[in-house]
Order: sequence, then structure tokens, then C-alpha cells
Amino acid sequence: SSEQQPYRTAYHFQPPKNWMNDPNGPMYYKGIYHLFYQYNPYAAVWGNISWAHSISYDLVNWIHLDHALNPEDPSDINGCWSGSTTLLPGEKPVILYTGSDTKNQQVQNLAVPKNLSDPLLMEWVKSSHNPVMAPIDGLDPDNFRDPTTAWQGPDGLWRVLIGNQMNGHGRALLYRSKDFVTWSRSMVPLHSSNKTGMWECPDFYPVAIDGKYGVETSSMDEVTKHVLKASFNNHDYYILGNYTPTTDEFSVDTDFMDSGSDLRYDYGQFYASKSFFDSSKKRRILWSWIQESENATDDIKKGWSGLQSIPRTILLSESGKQLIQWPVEEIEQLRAENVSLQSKELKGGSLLEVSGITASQADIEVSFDLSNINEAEPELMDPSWIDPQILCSQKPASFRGNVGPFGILVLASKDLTERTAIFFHIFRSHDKYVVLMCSDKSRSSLREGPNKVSYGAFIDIDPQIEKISLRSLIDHSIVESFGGEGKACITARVYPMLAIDKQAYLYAFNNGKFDVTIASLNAWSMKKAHIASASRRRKLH
Ligand code: DQQ
Repeated sequence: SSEQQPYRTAYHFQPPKNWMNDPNGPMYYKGIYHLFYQYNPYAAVWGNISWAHSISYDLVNWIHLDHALNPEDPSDINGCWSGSTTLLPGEKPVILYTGSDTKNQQVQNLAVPKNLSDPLLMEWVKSSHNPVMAPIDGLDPDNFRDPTTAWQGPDGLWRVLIGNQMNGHGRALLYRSKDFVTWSRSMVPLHSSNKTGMWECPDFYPVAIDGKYGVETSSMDEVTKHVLKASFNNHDYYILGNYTPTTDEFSVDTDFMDSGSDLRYDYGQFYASKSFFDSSKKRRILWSWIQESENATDDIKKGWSGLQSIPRTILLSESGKQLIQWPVEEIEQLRAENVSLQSKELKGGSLLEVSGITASQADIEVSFDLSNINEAEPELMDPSWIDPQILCSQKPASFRGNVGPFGILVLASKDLTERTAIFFHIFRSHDKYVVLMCSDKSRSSLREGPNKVSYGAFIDIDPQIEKISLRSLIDHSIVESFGGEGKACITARVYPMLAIDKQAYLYAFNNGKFDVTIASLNAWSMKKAHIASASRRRKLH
């Protein structure tokens, strides 16, 4: 019951129990979405890693199938780790994944569907040629993993990236193949950095310039930029650049850990993500592992660990300098009761309860108008010298600023002893305004155990001409927030003790000295998604 399991979610993807981490090989195939994921069938901690497999017709409701890959062969006996799918011409999906072999070395393996006419792709056969890539020629066998979706160059060869570390630095190795079985490594990595360590789960794909649609991974379209994502330091960082398929050169606009640019998919809890091209709706969709923020002993007690994010569409922003993310539209089918407010003034220092929905399971959209913007604290010198996360913890939701903090309090107890704040704070920097977005979980729970660090990001918008908007998806122990229409995303895991189920409340607040206006607010109760096991259904028949 939800009394014993207050932190299980209603519309985020979860297996019935045990440990889940990275999303693997998401794809759309013959009318069905497939999601594979890193899974421990035996416990709520990492280990015995298999590829669990679930399918969906709408990215909202899911059916769990039998595992696609189990660690039972010499080339993966110590784990079937992360990897990707590629759709070969003629709609033939293949999996490339990392195996931890009998010597605990990381190798890359190939698997293909047993029966292509089964749209569920229930059974997968590992190639007799495995491993198809081994850590030879001086590669570190402990840091050689996570193949990307492959793309095909103008010479017809397939290319794939493998995450790697050399002399302590992260890099994306490039391999080429004619047949997916024989791979040769390019002498030059696609990209590397001496400012980071190991790159896990790289991702590499085109995004359209000035486009509303996603782009297929092998597209040679000229009006694209390429995104390179790498997972390190507990975050998913990305850079943008121009990729030349004839030479496999990737010239970057910005680089990882450059001062003044810190592009992350999400500034909260979000790791080892993976994207895929959805040919049915011509969009690129991003999945990510959302880890717990409490101790392993708590995970063992509750019997599970890990969520997947709500899948997000990815587009390039109009400026071409960053990505825009938004929850897939299908999630809106779960919206139920709605409350709506228009042009509501939020006086400095005020609080407004938003009632009439299930605040523990909700979708909230709010936008603010600022008429007192010129009163913003002239505090920031240069935002590229300031860590927004630190600023958010120095000036939490309870801070009395000028224009902000204002925003929403979610998963709040009636007496407000527990609340998670998602808010904005405007600063002046020379002749410009800087918009800070925070997700403050310092007061999210009376419990001592959970991590309560605050997250923050600057949003690249001009508050003089644009409204400040926020969308938050609330689901019992997760708050996924999208600021500035998807320019800055922050996901937080929270574990309230009082603010659970019907005891959770929603507020709008303004702790600044100056008034702000809620231009509009729409909040919906969210229905539960159907996420069930095929095997249980089979037993019922
Ligand atoms: N998780 C997998 C690895 C990957 C890591 C193992 C990232 O393949 O590098 O479960 O979370």
C-alpha cells in the first residue's frame, strides 16, 4: 500500500522491485516503444546486472517483459552493462552493449533479435563473435564501455563511440565497421578532454537548426549541429559542435568545463541518459536514470532503487547555444482535475494555497510577470564566475530578496514544516538581468537521512520581455522541473515524512520584497500510469 511505500511513483517508469540504473537501447520499432535498463534481479543494490526489457505504445503505460540479456556467457558473465540499439536498414535492430567478462575486463558485445517478425522482440541472441571489441592496444580494460547508437557515414561504414579514459582523462573512442562484427578503432578519438575523468554513456546525435523536429542519428543533413553528451561528476554534460562525416571531425562551439559555459541536461539528479530518434513522431527523445537520494539501507528497506525520468523531447534552442527539453506530450493524457488562476498578484512576502488537486501526484504550469524588475538586487558581477548551485543554497526559499525568491512550494505539509521549493530570483548584472532558478530541498523532509542539497541553474532569458515560466511534474518522491520553457531542467528526489499522499499541499509563494504577478497557473492531478508485468497477466489467463 502507499502507506508503506510513500515514495513509489504513480507515473514514472519503475520495475516492481529491486535495483534499476541506466536506460539502455531505447527505440521505436514497428509501432512499439522499447526500453531496456540496467537491472539487478536479486536485490535493491547494484549487481548481477542484466538488461531488463519493457514495452509501451505511448511512452506512458508499460508492460514488463522477460530480460533481453542476462550475464551468463564468458564475455558478459560479470554483467551486461550499458549500451544502445541501432536500427539497420530493413528495420533490423541490433544491440551493442558492454560485457564484464570472466576476467572483469570490459568488452563490447553484439546481440540480435531471435525472431524479427515478433514486434515485441522478446528474445535476443548473442553473437558467436563476441566480444566484437576488446580492450587491446593499451586501452584500459576498466574504462572501456557504453557503446552509442551507431550512425552510417557517406562511405557506408557504421561508426560507434565508446566511453574511455586515458591518463585520467575522458574521451570518446571512434570505431568503424562494415558489418557490426568486425570493428576497427580510429587512431583519433572523436573528442577528448583533459578537464574531466572517465566519460560514461556517451551519446552523439544531430539536432536541427531552426527546426521543430528531431533528426535521425545517421542523418547527413547540413542544417544540423551535433550534440556530444558524456556522463561524469554525477551529471550529464553536453557540448555542441559541427560534425563532418567525411573526415569524422567534430569541431566544438564550447567545450566541457569551459568557464562561462556549463551545459547540462539537468542541474539536479539525472545521470547516464540516452536519446533515440522516434520515427513515428519525428522527434528525439531522452531517457535518464534518476537515482535515489537516500541511503542504500533505505533502498533495501523499501525494496527498490532508481527511477527513469519522464521521457523528454530534445530540440536546439533558437539561439543555437543550448538544448531545449520538454516532457513528451503523451504524459498529458494523465491529467485529471484542473485548477487554474489568471493575473493573480502575489504580494511581497505572501503565500497562496493552490487547492483542488492531488498535490502529491501533479503536473503544474505557472508563469510570472515582473513589473518591478528594476528593483532586482544589483548583486551579481558576472554570472560565469558564480556557481548557481551555491547561490541557491546561500539564498534559499526563505531568504528575503527584492525580486524573488518567488515560485511554488510542492510536497508541502499543511504546517509547512516540510516543503520543496522551486523558485526564481532575479539579479541585476550591469545593464542586464540574470534569472536564477533553484530547486531547494533543504526543508523537504523531517527525516535526517536523505540528501537535501539545493540545485540551481541560470536561465538564458530576458525577464524584461519574457515571462518567467515553470513546469513541475510531481510524483511522490520526485520533482522534475522545467524552467524557461525547457531551457533549464532540475530534477530532485525528496522523501517527505508528513507531506505524503493526501497530506501533501501545493502553494505559490513570493518571498521577495516586491510584488510579482502570476500571469497564469494551471495545475492538474495526475492519474496513475499502467505499468505491469506480462508474466502476471499470463498467469491470469
Ligand atoms: N552504469 C553501467 C556502466 C555505465 C554506468 C553499469 C553508468 O556501463 O558506465 O551498470 O551509470
